[in-house]
Order: sequence, then C-alpha cells, then structure tokens
Amino acid sequence: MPSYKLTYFDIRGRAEVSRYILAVAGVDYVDERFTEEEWPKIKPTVKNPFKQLPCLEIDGKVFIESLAIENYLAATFGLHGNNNYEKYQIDMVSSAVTDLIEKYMIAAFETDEKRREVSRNNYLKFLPVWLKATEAIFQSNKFEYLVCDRLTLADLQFFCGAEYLVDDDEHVFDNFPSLKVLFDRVANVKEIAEWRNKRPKRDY
Ligand SMILES: N[C@@H](CCC(=O)N[C@@H](CS)C(=O)NCC(=O)O)C(=O)O
Repeated sequence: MPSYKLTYFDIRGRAEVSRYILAVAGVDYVDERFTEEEWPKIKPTVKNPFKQLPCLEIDGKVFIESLAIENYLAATFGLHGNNNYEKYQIDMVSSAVTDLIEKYMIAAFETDEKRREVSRNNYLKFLPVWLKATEAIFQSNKFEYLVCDRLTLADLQFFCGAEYLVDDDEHVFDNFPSLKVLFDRVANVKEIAEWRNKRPKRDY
C-alpha cells in the first residue's frame, strides 16, 4: 500500500471529502493539520506550487486542487460511477455543492455586518433552488444513492456540504424528506460514522 499524507488546515473545509474517501477506502494516512497561526511560516515551504492547501502526497508525489484530488482518489478507490453518464452526474453534483458551500462560507466569514447580510441572503436565495434540484436528481435516478446503486463521490460531496446546512439549520430537510433519507443513509455507512466519531470536532 502506498503511503498517503493529506495536508490541510485544522478544519473540515476543502479536505473533508478526501478524508471521507480515505475513510471509506480504509486507507491509513497522515492527517497533517496546520493552524492559521502556523500558516505564514509554513506557506513558503508547502509542496503545492500555488502555495495553498489541501495538498496530498502519495509516496511523495504531490497532488493539488481539492476537486482534482477527490476525483483522483474516487477513481483509485472505485467511487466513480459505472459509466460516463454517472461520472458526469458526479461532476455536476460536485460543482453544484461547491457553488452552494462557497456562498455559505462567504456569508459565514464576512466580518462586515451589512455585507454579511447581503451574502447570507444570497445563500438563502440559492439554498431552496439547490435543495429542489438535488432532490430532483436523486428522485429521477431512483437509486438508493444519489447517482447510482452504490456510494459514490457524489454522495460524499452531498453529505459533506449538507453537514454545514444541517449545522446551520436542523430543519433544512423538512420539505425535502428524500434528501434527509439520503443524508442519514450516508451517515450510517460504517466507515463514515466511525470517522465522524473520531475526527476532531470543528465548526467548518
Ligand atoms: N482551488 C483550490 C483552493 C485552495 C484554497 O483556497 N485553499 C485555502 C484554504 S481553503 C488556502 O490555502 N488558503 C491560504 C492561502 O491561500 O494562503 C482548491 O480547491 O484546492
């Protein structure tokens, strides 16, 4: 088994989907985490040429860009779909989750009260559209999981994003019960449940 080291900040953020994939695949890896205070010193030394995180090393080979890393890991550990169409759907779900969570984070980290309100409204306007669209994808596929008959990267993307939504509003799925079923189904995957239990508890 190659050696894996995933380097990121001490949060879920852009590394958590990769951590979920590694958990589901049963891969032992170094979960290297830096604090914000340590970052200015570390930044010039990181192996990512863009000087950002996350950064994954596999036997010393450097992988960067969170979505590309997730795709690489999903392909390596059989979490892509069964065909090109399912792979397209996984990519589509990943992009849509990224869009939503970016809006959520912009609002969450805005320090100016007025701008925060504008950003928060922008997020709240998109949220029901996103929920409806995601539910429609799930229902039209008629599988137990989002895009096919087994857990894929799409479910992990959905779940990882949805964790923020549920933290923010425990009633977020009240009008979207099938998404609640999907959320709970992913939460109950043994390796996911184990990782959530043992991982450092972080807000983001
Ligand atoms: N497109 C990149 C964005 C990476 C990124 O923005 N990383 C942030 C943390 S989430 C970072 O390294 N910030 C510190 C810095 O840029 O100095 C990815 O998805 O990996």
